Amino acid sequence: MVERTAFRTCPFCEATCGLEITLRGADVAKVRGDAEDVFSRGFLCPKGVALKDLHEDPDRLRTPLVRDVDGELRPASWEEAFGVIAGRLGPLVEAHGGDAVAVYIGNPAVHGLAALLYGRVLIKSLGTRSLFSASTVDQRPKEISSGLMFGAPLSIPIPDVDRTQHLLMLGANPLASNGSLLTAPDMRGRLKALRARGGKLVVVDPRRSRTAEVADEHVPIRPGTDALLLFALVHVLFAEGLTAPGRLAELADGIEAVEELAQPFTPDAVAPVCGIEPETIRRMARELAAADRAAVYGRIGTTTQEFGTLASWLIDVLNVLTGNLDRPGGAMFTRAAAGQRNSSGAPGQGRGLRLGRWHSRVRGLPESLGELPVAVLAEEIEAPGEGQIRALITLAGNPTRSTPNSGRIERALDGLDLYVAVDIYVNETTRHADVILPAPSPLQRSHYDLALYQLAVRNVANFSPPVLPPDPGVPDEWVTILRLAGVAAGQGMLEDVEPLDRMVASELLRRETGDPHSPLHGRDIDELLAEVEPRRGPERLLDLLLRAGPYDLTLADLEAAPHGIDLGPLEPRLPDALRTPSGRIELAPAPIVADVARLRAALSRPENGGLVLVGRRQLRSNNSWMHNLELLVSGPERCTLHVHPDDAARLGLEDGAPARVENRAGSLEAPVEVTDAVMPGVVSLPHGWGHDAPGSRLGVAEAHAGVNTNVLADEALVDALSGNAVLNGIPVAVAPVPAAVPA
Ligand SMILES: Nc1nc2c(c(=O)[nH]1)N[C@H]1C(S)=C(S)[C@@H](COP(=O)(O)OP(=O)(O)OC[C@H]3O[C@@H](n4cnc5c(=O)[nH]c(N)nc54)[C@H](O)[C@@H]3O)O[C@H]1N2
Ligand SMILES: Nc1nc2c(c(=O)[nH]1)N[C@H]1C(S)=C(S)[C@@H](COP(=O)(O)OP(=O)(O)OC[C@H]3O[C@@H](n4cnc5c(=O)[nH]c(N)nc54)[C@H](O)[C@@H]3O)O[C@H]1N2
Ligand code: SF4
Ligand SMILES: [Mo]
Repeated sequence: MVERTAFRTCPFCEATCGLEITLRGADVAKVRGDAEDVFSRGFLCPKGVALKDLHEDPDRLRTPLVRDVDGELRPASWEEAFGVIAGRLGPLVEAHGGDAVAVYIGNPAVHGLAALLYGRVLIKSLGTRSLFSASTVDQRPKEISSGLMFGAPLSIPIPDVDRTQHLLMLGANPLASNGSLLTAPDMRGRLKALRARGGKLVVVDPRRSRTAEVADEHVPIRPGTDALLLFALVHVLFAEGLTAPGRLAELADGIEAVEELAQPFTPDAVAPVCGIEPETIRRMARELAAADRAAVYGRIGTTTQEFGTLASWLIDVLNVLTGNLDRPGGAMFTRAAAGQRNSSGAPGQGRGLRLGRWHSRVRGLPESLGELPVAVLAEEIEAPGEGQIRALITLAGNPTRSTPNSGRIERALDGLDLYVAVDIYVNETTRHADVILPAPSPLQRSHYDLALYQLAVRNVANFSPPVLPPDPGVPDEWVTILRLAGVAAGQGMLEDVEPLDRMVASELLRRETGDPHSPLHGRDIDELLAEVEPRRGPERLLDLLLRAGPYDLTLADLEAAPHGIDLGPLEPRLPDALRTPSGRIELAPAPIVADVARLRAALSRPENGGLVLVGRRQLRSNNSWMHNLELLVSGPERCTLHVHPDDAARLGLEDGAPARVENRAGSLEAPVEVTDAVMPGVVSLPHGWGHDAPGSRLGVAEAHAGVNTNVLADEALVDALSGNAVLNGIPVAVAPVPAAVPA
């Protein structure tokens, strides 16, 4: 059979590696790294290779499932599936209002065009404020600090890894995660190059992670205390006259306020809480200040914790005070080819970020970016009364494994009147659904990383057309989302989504043609639509977004460049990239300043001798959903509890033997792995496991079930400002499981 080669960006993590896919007819023969990809240059990880396995996975859904009268999920036609939804959703909204329908959008939604471009249409049709996403178990604190400081939530400074001479990294392990809020394929190679040119890598992490192992210095820290450490670094910069903001002083408001706020956070005051010597903290500050070009970068370990927003803010305060923000080798703003908020509209000024425009009904947690924290989802389903959530739509989400107190979420799901999942598996969450609508294989969809290219370490753009044609009768994911929107709007199942899709495209163009700063300003909408004929769906929208973007590109340009287009290294973008109402960098935004008192209180917290739990990512996992691929789960069991030898000895825990881990939220049993990679007082479990739930259809994953760490994450513990769940630094008790007494 004839072989052909196709090129496609890997959709699984944030690194956006180029893949070279060899096909024989409709069969995938091989997946390799695309050596000519302008960004990844052949790099890939085992998950990229597993694209073939995902494509072929017999458990991956190819047809809708509908729950029948016996309570079984059985195959159904698309008409039937949408019929069931239409028959139940309409009356429900009629009786209880739009807010009774919640939407939860999961992580894979960010790695595809369908939900990014059409999710909003669905939400608008539902007219619901009950919107949740994986972002509030992830990066919401960083989005809030960036939104307040720079005016847009995705205006996140990216460490210029390829040119920096000093990288201070906190709570990130890119050698396992391949980078996050830092799109940079081959971080191992990039960090190696940093050290080879005489630069220094410092990793702050309670664990000696794979990244800490290759660093010049590993600074173990007590979980949840990064904001204290960072404030102490700020304190030292001021106390020793080491601040050097340079031209940023002209652009920023609030430098004096920050100095004032940092007063109590002396190295001596934070040291016992962080578990780091005061002299180490002083040296870290001095080295950061002395470096030619330095960047401070934090990830999951700094956001999914009690002081996530403060830590996220302080990271960029340090980037400003050292003069490293917005300069090569520092922390810079990417200039994406399409869809970037901080390069549309008037340069240098904008509406900024508003928080808490509404609050959750039961606990009163604030809205941010139009969403409520997912930590309140269970209680909002359970608590009766006006505004109670009675129906749920999940778009590429697995909240019963990924969100806090997932035991409670599981129970809550059974109380829903209607649950519709757009998903590719019957897994721990979707097994509760009344209807599951599958998305096609990634190989049957086009791809462009609209979100991730806004966070990349170089300016790049790469579009992949579908590698294989769709299966007959199976709609693309964007069509399914638009049809759901049609049903929500009471129009029944749309046979033809084009009128609605055209409306979406026209809406986009109305904004662009009306914006005096857009390259499309003043153009005729119909004429522009005609120019992108015969494109439809995400490809039409992407083509329009590229035309409205800063590089004068069209989709045809990207189609002509299957290995991507390199748009160059990051360049200084301030003050133009700012979208704050003041047109300045807000170094001391009011909501953040108000939260500092909470951190001050943590200074005098009594030393807690108990154990705390943190997570860890593993190269061959992707949150909760790639464990059904043999290639990624083979080998020794990975879902183990890491325990320091001192703690193991003290608690009587043995390597390989099971331990019970428990706290207020729940309890589980996991095999112990004794290792000095974790610091004393800290235990670690990876998340995304626990695949033995009855009713899920994951043949391979069930045989490598592991345990679900999020039964231990307490939904009551959130970062106050963002409502983001605390998933790291969770107090737990650990004890050996007594051996069963033989009968
Ligand atoms: N304890 C702990 N918990 C964590 C974390 C942690 O570090 N520790 N990390 C958090 C983070 S950062 C995140 S992002 C969240 C993730 O939270 P979620 O997004 O809720 O969980 P995922 O495991 O990514 O599940 C993705 C779902 O999408 C489905 N899916 C995969 N591909 C597609 C597709 O193309 N289309 C559709 N429609 N569905 C698809 C999968 O089958 C699965 O059901 O987890 C969070 N939870
Ligand atoms: N292989 C793989 N890659 C992935 C994913 C995956 O599941 N598997 N998930 C993707 C997603 S959704 C995301 S958001 C990214 C996340 O990307 P990263 O943030 O790089 O992911 P982690 O490997 O979880 O790294 C977090 C580190 O924080 C440490 N940590 C825990 N608590 C604290 C603390 O209080 N302070 C400090 N300083 N450190 C702490 C942990 O020990 C861990 O080493 O990865 C993405 N890439
Ligand atoms: S590093 Fe990420 S993008 Fe690259 S091959 Fe692996 S999963 Fe795919
Ligand atoms: Mo994430």
